[in-house]
Amino acid sequence: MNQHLESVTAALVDGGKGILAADETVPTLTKRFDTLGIQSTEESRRTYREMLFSAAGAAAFISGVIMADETIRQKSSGGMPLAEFLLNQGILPGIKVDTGAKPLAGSSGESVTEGLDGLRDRLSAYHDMGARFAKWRAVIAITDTLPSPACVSANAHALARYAALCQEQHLVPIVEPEVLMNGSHAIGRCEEVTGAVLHSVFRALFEQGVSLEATLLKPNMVVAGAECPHPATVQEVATATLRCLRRHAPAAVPGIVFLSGGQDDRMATTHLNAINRLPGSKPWTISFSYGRALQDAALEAWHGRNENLKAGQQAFYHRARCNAAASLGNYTDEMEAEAADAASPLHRQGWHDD
Ligand code: 5MM
Repeated sequence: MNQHLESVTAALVDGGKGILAADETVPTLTKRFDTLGIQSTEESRRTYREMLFSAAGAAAFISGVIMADETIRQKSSGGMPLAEFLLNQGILPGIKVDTGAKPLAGSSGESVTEGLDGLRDRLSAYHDMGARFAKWRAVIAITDTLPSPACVSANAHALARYAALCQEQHLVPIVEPEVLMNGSHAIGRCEEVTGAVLHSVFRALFEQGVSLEATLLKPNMVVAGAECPHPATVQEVATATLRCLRRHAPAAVPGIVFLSGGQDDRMATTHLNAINRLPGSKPWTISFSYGRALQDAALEAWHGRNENLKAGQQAFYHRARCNAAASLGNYTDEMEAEAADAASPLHRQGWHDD
């Protein structure tokens, strides 16, 4: 069983590929649509997801897609379940299985991610729908006094219980402890908190008997708070992030796939590239599992209009290509300058082929 899970894990971090996080819940995607005046309906969300999933050529850079519950139950315009539609292109279907970050009882504004009740049965059902991996996101905020030990340990425990259940149900768990960028803290504080959170998460994974060889870690990069008066340089971010991971992420984990966390899309690519270019040991494949940093430009280009579907796909293809290059340390500014259309096979095709 573990051998199968390990081969799925390896496929997800196959050299030069990363993961598309398209698992926004309906309220989150609706918020993103609202900012562009796009009407959010079951059909408009389906069309948007199909636009991304069918971008010609993107499968060369995207190994897996994380879907939300609504999406994995939807079909392509040609009538094929979207999980099967992805598999047909060589992209592994994944599913977000947490039910969201909820207020942590007794805390001052911290949260704990819920979703363990009934999870075994939900995982089994998602596996039957074609999912091959899953994702659970914990959210940790930084202030002068937070996170509290109670918040860190409750979230680590839940992540580990989730991961153990996933492996039992033949799904590879992506473990996502996100330390938020919000705040004015310096990069050193982010490194300290991220290190403590990772330490707690890996201890919990050990206690719950989770096989690290069949697990992916989806952490934040170590950055200064978004309101910090002294933003860190690219080299500082890369150095602090790699140092933190070397200290706290066991070598048995095959891959580290970063979240973008609200970084500007080009900055998320630049940071990933800089981390991969640093010298010294990197026992894991280091790649991406971006949501906003892969989708923002595509959403903007599409704007909810059918006539823009191809433009949306080109924008997505371009960011996927740049991030895939960054996962190998091969990203350059020139790649941004190259018009996406020049590189994209979409130029020669319709907006999708079912
Ligand atoms: C895609 O956004 C996911 C969150 O959706 P909900 O808030 O609706 O649950 C999120 O878990 C995402 O997968 C990760 O945070 C990575 O996305 P970013 O945008 O940080 O790269």
